[in-house]
Amino acid sequence: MKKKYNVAVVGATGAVGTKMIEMLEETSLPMNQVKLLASKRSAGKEVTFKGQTLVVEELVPESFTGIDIALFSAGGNISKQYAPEAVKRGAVVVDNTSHFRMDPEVPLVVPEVNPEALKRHKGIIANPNCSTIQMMVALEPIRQAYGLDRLIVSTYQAVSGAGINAMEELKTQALAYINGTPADKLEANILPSGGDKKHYPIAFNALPQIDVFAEADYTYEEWKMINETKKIMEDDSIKVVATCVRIPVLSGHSESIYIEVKEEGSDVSKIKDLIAKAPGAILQDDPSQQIYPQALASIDRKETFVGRIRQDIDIDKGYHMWVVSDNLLKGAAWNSVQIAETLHEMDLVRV
Ligand code: NAP
Ligand code: 3JM
Repeated sequence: MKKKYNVAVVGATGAVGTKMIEMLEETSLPMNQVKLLASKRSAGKEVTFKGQTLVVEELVPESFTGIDIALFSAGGNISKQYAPEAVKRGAVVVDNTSHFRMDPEVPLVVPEVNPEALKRHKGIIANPNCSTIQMMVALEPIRQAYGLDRLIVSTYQAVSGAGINAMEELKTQALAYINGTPADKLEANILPSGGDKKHYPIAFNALPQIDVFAEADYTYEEWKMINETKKIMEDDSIKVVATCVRIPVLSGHSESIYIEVKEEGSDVSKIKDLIAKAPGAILQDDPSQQIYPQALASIDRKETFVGRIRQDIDIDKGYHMWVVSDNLLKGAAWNSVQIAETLHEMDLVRV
């Protein structure tokens, strides 16, 4: 086991990359060098890291020479092109994009849920979608205790999931609307999806489209949640369905989740106990005191918050809950750095 790693952050100037740098400042991972990579546009930009000035470099294949761990969050096309270049040069890649997630050769990992999958890595490990990750943290302890027959999730996703430009778009539209610009005159260039034809305002709105539409009129974001859940839980028989909605929140994804467990013997208090003891989860559930998870309070926290746990009115084995987490941390940057820490602990960084 090498003592100290050289770590590269690809997409270091983005919404996720910026948080990756913060997570690397806090990590227990022994590090030698940290290299920040982005496009030509940002080359030369200075970033303070642990009191030192690091200069952002333009991403080229040779950027990975001498790198042991490369954290990617610059979009699927960059991962497609450059992750193999990093692996070729001996790095292990933790990729935040959806590009490799469903590749059977690539482990899809939430460290609290399926760290053992890391043992199968061949150089690339995929970080799941933000909305999937927080749902897995909340549901895995319930699945282990009672099995999961089905789950129905509706998401309330923050704009930071769509990048820095989407955050700016929300702020600009909100100011314009408050200053008198009518809704039909608000300028929209990014949301609901940068890759789609039409754009709608997000300020004071709710958009039931995240990513572009795909099979059976579900969006790709919805398909990501469905397929990734089955892969992480290693169970294709779980019935999963999702409705993903973008709301005018800057950070913190919220989810209303309905589950039906398989086995007999569960009740609300046992489910609450499981969440209270679950790694990475915090139970916030006291209706008498109006205690429940909230997006604003999740910002800059690494945990997943779970509350509003109720039995379904009609279905004995059915439960409802509200699950919230910082999409840029547990949903992206923290989960990636946590994967790197786990790889180190399991001696799986090939150096
Ligand atoms: P963002 O704020 O728009 O940042 C994009 C980053 O990619 C910037 O650092 C940008 O650098 C860099 N980049 C763009 N084109 C590049 C190129 N040709 N070569 C090198 N770097 C390039 O986006 P973000 O929110 O951080 O998300 C980035 C990606 O991470 C997304 O596309 C998505 O695939 C993934 N993501 C995953 C999750 C998750 O749930 N796991 C959550 C959010 C995002 P410049 O400053 O030079 O433009
Ligand atoms: C591209 O909130 C979101 O929009 C989800 C995060 C995201 C992803 C992802 O992680 O699935 C934004 C943009 C992707 C992608 O497909 O890689």
